Amino acid sequence: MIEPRYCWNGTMMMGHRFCPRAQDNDDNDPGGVNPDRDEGLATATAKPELKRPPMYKVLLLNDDFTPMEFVVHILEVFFAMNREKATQIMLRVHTEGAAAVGIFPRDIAETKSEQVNLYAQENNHPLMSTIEMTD
Ligand code: TYC
Repeated sequence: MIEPRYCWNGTMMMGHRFCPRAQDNDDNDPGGVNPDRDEGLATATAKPELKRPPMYKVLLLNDDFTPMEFVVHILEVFFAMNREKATQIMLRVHTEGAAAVGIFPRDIAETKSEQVNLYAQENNHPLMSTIEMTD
């Protein structure tokens, strides 16, 4: 038995060699998508399945030994802060124990945090950063 073949718009080919084109209109909408006729493509609105991926804070942690000027330098180089902003954030970390210095997608937050930790280690300072998921 020959399987029936269907066109892009769901109509059966019924022995025709060609499917109707979207603009064909020779028998009062045989293949066009007419909302008043029960044919054409289904267009039910589906609920989006994807959630936006979570963002991560990069936190800078205080310690008693890293020079303030070095922390300011870190904030300027890795977080594109000007000197005034970097000084303000450094002082927040110094007085409050920790502060968020940026919010990024997870892979970027991880990379920034690792770069800061490596750079501090290379310069023999105990400065540490970490990341935390935002709520
Ligand atoms: N507490 C350090 C000091 O008094 C300064 C400092 C600030 C260190 C921020 C780390 O993340 C830090 N020299």
